[in-house]
Amino acid sequence: MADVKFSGIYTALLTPFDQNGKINEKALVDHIHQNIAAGATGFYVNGSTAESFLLTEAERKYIYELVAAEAKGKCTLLAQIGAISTDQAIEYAKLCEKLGYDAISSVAPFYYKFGAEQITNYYFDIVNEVSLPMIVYHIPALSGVALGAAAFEKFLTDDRFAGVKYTANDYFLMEQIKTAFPNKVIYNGYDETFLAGLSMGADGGIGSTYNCMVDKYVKIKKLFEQGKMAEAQAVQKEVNFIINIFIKHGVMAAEKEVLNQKGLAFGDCRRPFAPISEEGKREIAERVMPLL
Ligand code: MN9
Repeated sequence: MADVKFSGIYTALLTPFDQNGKINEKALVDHIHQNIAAGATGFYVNGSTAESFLLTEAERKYIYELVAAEAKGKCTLLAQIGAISTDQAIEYAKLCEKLGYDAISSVAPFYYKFGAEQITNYYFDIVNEVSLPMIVYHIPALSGVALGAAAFEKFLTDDRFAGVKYTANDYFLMEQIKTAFPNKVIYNGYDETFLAGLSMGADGGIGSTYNCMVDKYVKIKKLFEQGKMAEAQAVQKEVNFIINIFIKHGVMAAEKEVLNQKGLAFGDCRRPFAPISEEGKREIAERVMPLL
């Protein structure tokens, strides 16, 4: 399990905004170095957590460049290059190839309810244009696209597909994919069920709450691999106490607030996301910060 390529713990990077709503370069750079020091295997860049679909094209490119400049060679870099348009996704993929990313990943094209064949073509059109391995980003709750066993089989029988970022609660399907393709990397996507994912075959995780507590996920994975299930469950419970508070106040807004309180100036999420409430700030100060 542990020797599957790209396995590990990847932080899905948040995007910090300053008071004028611009990307805060210094906050992102400081955070990247602190997160590597805290145990991250690498980063998932411009994913859902990064508010990717609220960023301009120029901002997205700037983030790919900035993260590569700071972290390339220090950790593994996965670039989420998905877009509704195949051409746009290919443009991001080519940029990331040039910048030295280790792999690309893409959400399925969304909004227009493309059919199975169009979605398959989208992925193959991308891998035909770049030489980086592709990690399929499965997140049906947000994309509205529920890839099934047949789609995964089509992708994973092709050498150019490295694996799946699996953000769904159907752990039977996850296990079926891993059993059919043991050499492909499967990432658990919902942080609150990380340990469940490991037990069903995930090789690691990619998560947004890793921005705040990556060390705890490193610990869960290590305990799981050592067969110390009760201890692993105890850490997962600790994590879930925190995630529950995040969900109450808006997950990304709450994660940014944790980093704000750590002195990293991540600001608020971009509209139409609402800024975190005063009660949210207080609850994070009193109930979350002492646990980190
Ligand atoms: O992909 C993340 N999903 C989203 C991973 O951001 C939509 C997760 O890390 C969740 O934010 C987390 C909290 O529900 O599990």
